[in-house]
Amino acid sequence: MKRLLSGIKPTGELTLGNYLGAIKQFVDMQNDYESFIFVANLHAITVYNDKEELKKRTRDLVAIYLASGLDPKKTTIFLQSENNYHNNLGWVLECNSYIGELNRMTQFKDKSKNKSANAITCGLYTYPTLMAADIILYDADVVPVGIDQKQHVELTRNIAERFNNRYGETFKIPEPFIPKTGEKIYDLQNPTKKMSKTEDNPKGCITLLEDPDKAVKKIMGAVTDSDNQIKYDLQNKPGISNLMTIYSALSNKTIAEVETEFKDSNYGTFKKAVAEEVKQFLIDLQSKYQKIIDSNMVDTVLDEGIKKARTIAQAKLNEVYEKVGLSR
Ligand code: ATP
Ligand code: LTN
Repeated sequence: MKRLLSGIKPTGELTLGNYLGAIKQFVDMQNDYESFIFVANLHAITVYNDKEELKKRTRDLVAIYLASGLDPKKTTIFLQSENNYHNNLGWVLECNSYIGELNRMTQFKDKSKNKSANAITCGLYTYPTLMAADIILYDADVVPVGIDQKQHVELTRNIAERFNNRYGETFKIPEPFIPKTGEKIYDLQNPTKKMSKTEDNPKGCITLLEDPDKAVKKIMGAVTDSDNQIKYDLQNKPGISNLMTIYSALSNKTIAEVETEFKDSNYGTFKKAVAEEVKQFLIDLQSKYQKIIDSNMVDTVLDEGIKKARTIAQAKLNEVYEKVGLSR
């Protein structure tokens, strides 16, 4: 069975974008792959986080993984910070990557734009090398991510190939897996921008644990064009296309089916249907989340997961240290 690996940072509130772009794929794919899904908490501290908040978000993320349908029998779920081999390999890879390639990472450019050099951490700059370690430590074949992370997976491939050439065949070369529907969910108020959990845009962003009735209001108030035609056209009709993506992904209907379903409807009717779909999704997810967070399931799952993750990672790190000359 091929291996799948991915992770999410426990920063900000998880959004519908995180769910449709990432978590939903993890759930849909877990039957076909040996899956490893982790909480990327080492990546979270590339920016400052309050300690208690970070701990809470970490638990919440695991509970949301489980509430969304990740099955610990099929998917190994673990905390990155509990597996030191990620840091160990991260350093080796940092020493096998170049400032030139990190300078080309568009996420870093975006996130550091308009900030002084004294406000950008070195961790934010080098985090793609730690991400590469996360992936190749497990010989992952596929890495499901939203489109904004594709460049980092491509960097991972380059670093792994370079290592293999320099030190001998060691790592599998992973493939990014980008969902067909939901690769990028846009902000409801500014539909050319990614829906993001760390931007300050509450009206444009639906978070997974928010009041479902508030989410309904946000959908009803989403920015659209004014031609009242429910047609998918991301260039000219980004707002309505974004709502179509959300509806299509949540109802498991194709965009063509959505177009047919609403061909005689106006925007008001369509928005109501989207809002209802989102509301039902949130109600269902949140009731499962609540049961999980009130139980000891999060700890049980993480305790099991880390054992398996460490065993695999340790073997790979030993091989790397041997090849690089770091063993006795
Ligand atoms: P930030 O918003 O701070 O940049 P992020 O949400 O992109 O953070 P993560 O939480 O680590 O960062 O992202 C987890 C996964 O969710 C990644 O695979 C990312 O591509 C995906 N993702 C995030 N936002 C969206 C979105 N709006 N649409 C589709 N996928 C998304
Ligand atoms: N960098 C990603 C989160 C992340 C990840 C990974 C995703 C860290 N390590 C390994 C896939 C595989 C992000 O910021 N969204």
